Amino acid sequence: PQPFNWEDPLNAQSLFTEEELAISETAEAYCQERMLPRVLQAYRDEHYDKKILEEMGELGLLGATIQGYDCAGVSNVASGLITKAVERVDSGYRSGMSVQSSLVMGGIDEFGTQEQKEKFLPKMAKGKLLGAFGLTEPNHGSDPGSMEATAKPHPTKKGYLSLSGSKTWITNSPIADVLLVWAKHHETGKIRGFLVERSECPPGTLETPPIKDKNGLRASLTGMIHMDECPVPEANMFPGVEGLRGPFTCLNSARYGIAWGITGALEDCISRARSYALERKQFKGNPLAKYQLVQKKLADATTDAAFGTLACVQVGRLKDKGEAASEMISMIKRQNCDRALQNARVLQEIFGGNAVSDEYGIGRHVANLFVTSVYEGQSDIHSLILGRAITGIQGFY
Ligand code: TGC
Ligand code: FAD
Repeated sequence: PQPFNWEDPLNAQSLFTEEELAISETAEAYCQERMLPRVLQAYRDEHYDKKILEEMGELGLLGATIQGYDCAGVSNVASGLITKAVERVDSGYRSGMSVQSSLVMGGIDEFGTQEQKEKFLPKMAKGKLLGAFGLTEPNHGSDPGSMEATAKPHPTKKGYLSLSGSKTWITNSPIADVLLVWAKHHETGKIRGFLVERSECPPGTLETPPIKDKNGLRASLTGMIHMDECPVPEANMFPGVEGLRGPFTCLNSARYGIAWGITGALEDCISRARSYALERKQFKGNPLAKYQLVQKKLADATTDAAFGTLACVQVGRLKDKGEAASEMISMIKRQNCDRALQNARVLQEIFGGNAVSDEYGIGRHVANLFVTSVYEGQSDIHSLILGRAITGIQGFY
């Protein structure tokens, strides 16, 4: 029999192609060598270095599953491995990338006109244009179908729509160049997608104030979007898609990415807790790792990380074949986020008082993982999506 490898207990590596392994190695090397040294200070300062997206763009890591437009066109499993490498360092860095790659580039690729694709995708792939995705509003989070933002004919500019309303908790919004905003069209009352270009908005029509002093995800920028009769050319509206299918199609890819990503964050928690448990001695000079209660914590977390990874590979392969139901994505997003948060909280106990110092990194992951279980559909919302699919009865209202 093969020896057991605690870092890859179920030998997920054996399921990857050579190309996927090479992409994973490139991403892991970049993240460990270039991102990791910056994260502690970035987290303390609540700072997001936008150069990170440019560096990722140079390596072909942005919008990686998109074919053409200077994107790499890799498999969904390869893209999952990139996400995992980034989130092994920090969920906030993965967040910045998810919004750019899955939510905005993915939306343009899926629903944009040829002109929109040619205008935005190559620059976004290089990290030269930054994206944000505005769905959540102050009064409508889990229930975005009730949004209040509207798109009406512009009172003075011909060929333009006028967007009004507010979005909140929007990743990247304070620095984004292009904001994919979802709003209800005046004629139909149906939700439509609009590409709002910051450089084209007259003063006072678009404001994107940051949301400061967050408890988690501090290495990612979050803000609001306020639009006051913001003029947007009709040509910047997505044609052909209306209703929640638009934003939720983008969310399918981003939720899939989160399910992968958090396995990276959990593996980093395991690795840190294991090292600490082997070094720290209590009672008769024994390392903490000798104690059965500590071993159980490591066994539980390692099992969940390994199972979570295999589930992601399966859904990724189905996604490549166009056979992944959105409920499968809800299932892995909910399960992996909940298990990662629960395990990270338990592993944090191994550090005793040192868990409170940010130098040990574990508290940062715990705070971040809470956020991952909330955004892109809080876990209970995914329970309801699954419950509806299982029973045929919707339990939302
Ligand atoms: P419902 O009746 O279920 O569906 C309305 C229409 O949408 C379609 N649809 C989907 N299409 C594609 N993929 C999916 N996953 C879809 N889910 C639904 C559906 O077929 C229907 O289409 P049509 O053509 O018949 O109109 O809608 P509902 O209003 O009952 O929805 C309920 C619920 C709970 C499923 C939904 O609202 C939900 O998922 N809420 C969670 C909200 C959420 O996920 N927000 C995310 C905001 S973005 C974000 O958090 C980014 S964080 C990024 C980062 O930093 O990483
Ligand atoms: P609410 O909808 O008010 O829900 C509060 C609680 O009530 C949750 O636990 C929920 O599960 C529960 N609940 C609600 N309805 C029901 C029900 N019917 N049955 C049972 N329980 C229910 N949004 C974007 O559009 N773009 C972004 O880039 C983005 N980035 C984010 C970054 C951060 C750091 C954070 C924290 C959020 C971000 N979000 C973003 C918003 C995120 O998607 C929402 O916070 C999330 O969807 C939950 O909405 P809410 O906060 O309004 O909570």
